[in-house]
Amino acid sequence: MWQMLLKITLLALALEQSSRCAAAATLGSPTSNARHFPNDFLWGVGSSSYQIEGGWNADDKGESIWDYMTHKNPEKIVDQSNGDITADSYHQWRRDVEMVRELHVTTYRFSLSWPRIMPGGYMNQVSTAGIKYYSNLIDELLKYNITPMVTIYHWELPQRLQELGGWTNPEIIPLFKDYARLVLEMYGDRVKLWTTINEPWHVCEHGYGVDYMAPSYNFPGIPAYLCGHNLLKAHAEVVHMYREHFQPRQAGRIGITLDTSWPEPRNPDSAEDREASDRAVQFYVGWFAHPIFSKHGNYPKIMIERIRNLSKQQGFGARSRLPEFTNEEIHRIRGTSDFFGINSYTSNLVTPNGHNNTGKFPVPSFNHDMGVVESQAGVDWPGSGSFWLKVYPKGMYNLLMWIHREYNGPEIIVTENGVSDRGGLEDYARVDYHNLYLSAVLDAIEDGANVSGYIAWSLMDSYEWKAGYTEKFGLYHVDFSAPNRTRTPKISARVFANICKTNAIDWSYRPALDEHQLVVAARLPALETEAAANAAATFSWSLALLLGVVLAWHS
Ligand code: GBH
Repeated sequence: MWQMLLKITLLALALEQSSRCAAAATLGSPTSNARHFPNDFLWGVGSSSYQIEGGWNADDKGESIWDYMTHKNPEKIVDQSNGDITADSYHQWRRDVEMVRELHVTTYRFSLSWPRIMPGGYMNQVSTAGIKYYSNLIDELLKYNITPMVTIYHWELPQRLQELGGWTNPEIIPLFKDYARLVLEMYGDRVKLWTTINEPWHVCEHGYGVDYMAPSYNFPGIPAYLCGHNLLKAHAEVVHMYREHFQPRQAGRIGITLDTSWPEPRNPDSAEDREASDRAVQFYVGWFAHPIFSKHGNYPKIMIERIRNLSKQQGFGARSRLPEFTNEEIHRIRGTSDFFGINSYTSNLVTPNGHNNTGKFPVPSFNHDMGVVESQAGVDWPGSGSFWLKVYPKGMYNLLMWIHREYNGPEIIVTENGVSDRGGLEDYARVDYHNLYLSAVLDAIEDGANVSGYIAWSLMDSYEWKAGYTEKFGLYHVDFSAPNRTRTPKISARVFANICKTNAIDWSYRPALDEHQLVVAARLPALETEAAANAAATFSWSLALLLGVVLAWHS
C-alpha cells in the first residue's frame, strides 16, 4: 500500500516539477527539464569534531565540556553514550576524505576541537599532535581539490575555561581570540573559508538557560544573554583580527553560522500569530544576526524593549537582563561576516504565550521573554528519527526569504540541512528530504535570495549529542561495533553525489542497493533495518499529505 502511495506521490511531484519548468522555459530559462543551481554553487557536506573524531584523550588532548558532561552525567544522554571513540575519525580521516570525494562535493565543512589543539584552553600549552591532525586532514582535502570550510568552534569548550564561567565570563573574548589566532596562523595559508562559531543560540540558551547541551547550567533568563554578549564580541574580535592580519595575504572569507527552526504562524489569518512569528524569528535569529547584519547593528529593538520592560517588572531594577552594547561595540560588531551561514532542519507552529509562566516559561527565561509557544502538534508534516524534526520544506524557503528581506540581500550559505532516521542503508526518506529542501532553496534563489551554497548534514552517522547514537544523520552509515568503524554509503549518498555532479535535482533517480551495500545491509542488526523500514513507510504516507501542501503553495 505505502509503496503505491509513494509512487503516486513521486509521479505527482515529478509532474509538478515539470510544470514549473515549463513555466520557467516560457520565461526564457534553459530548455532542459531540470532546474539548475547557479554554475558556481558551493556543494558541501559537514561534520563536527566531537561528533566524529573520538580519540578523546589521544596524545595530549585536554578535556572538553562534552567529555566532562558525558563522563560525569551519562544519564543526561538518551543511551548513556559519549564521544570517546564515536566514528574514530581521529584515525579514519583518510577514509573520510575518500567519502567526501565520492560525494562530488567541492567543500568539506568540519570543526576544530579547541582542547585537542590547546589542551587547557590557554596558549601556554599547544598540542603538536592536535595541530598535526588537522594539518594532515587539510592537506589531504587540498590534494583532491576539495575546499576545507573550517568551523573554529562547534561546542567543544575546554573544561578548564568552563570552570571560569565559560562564555559568561568576558575573559572568553581574549581567550577565544588567542585560540583563533593560532589556528589562523597554522592553517590560514590553506583554509580559505572559515566560520567562527556554530549556532550561538544553542551555545547560549541550550548550554546556560536550560539543562540541555553542555554545560547544562539550567539557569534561565540571565546567563544566556551574558553568553550571547561575550560571544558576539569574541566573534567580532576574531573577524577584525582576520581582516587586519590574515585576509590581506590569505584572501579567504570568514563568517558565522546561525540556526533556527522557522516559526510558522499557527493561524496565518491571525495577526497575533503572525506577530508571534516575527518575534520568534527576531529572538532566535535576530539576537545574533541583527548586531552583525543589520544596517544599524545592536540587538533587535523588540528584544531590547521586551527584556528591559520585563526585567523592570520582575524587580531587576533599571538594568536589563539583556546587557547593553556601547556605541563603539555596536560599530565594531556590525558587518563582521562575509556571508550569512544558516543551519535549519525543521519548522514550528507559533502562537503568543499570553501570561503563561509555567513549564517551559519560568520567570525570567528566554522563552518567557520571547512570549511565544512553539509546537508541532497537529501538523501533517512527515516525521523523522528525531522528535523535534518534521519535514516542512517551505520553512526553509520562508527563512531564506526572511533573511534576504531583513538584511538587505546578504550572501547566504546553507551550512547545515539534513534529516535523521534510526538506521539502515535504504534511506529513501533522506533522499526525499534533500530533494524537497533543495527544491525550496531553488525557489528562494528564483525569488531573489542570494544563496551561494548548500552543505548537507552529515557526512556520516555520528554522535548526535543528547540523542547519543540513536539518531542517524549520515549520508554514510557507520558500523559503530566494527573496530575500524566501517563506513558504507547509503542510497542518499548516491543521490546527493548525483545532485552535486549535475547541479540539479533528478526526482526520478532512486537507485537500489548495489552488491556491496546489500552485503553490508544483510549484516545490520535487525533493529536498524526495521526501524528504517517503518520510518520509510510513515514518511511516504505523510509525503502524500505533504504533496497537497506543496501543490497548494505553488498554485
Ligand atoms: C545542529 O544543531 C548541529 O550543528 C549539529 O551538530 C547536529 O548534529 C545537527 O544539528 C542535528 O541535530 O531544540 O529542544 O527541540 C541543531 C541542534 C539539537 C536542534 C537538538 C534541535 C532538539 C531539541 N539541534 N534540538 S529542541
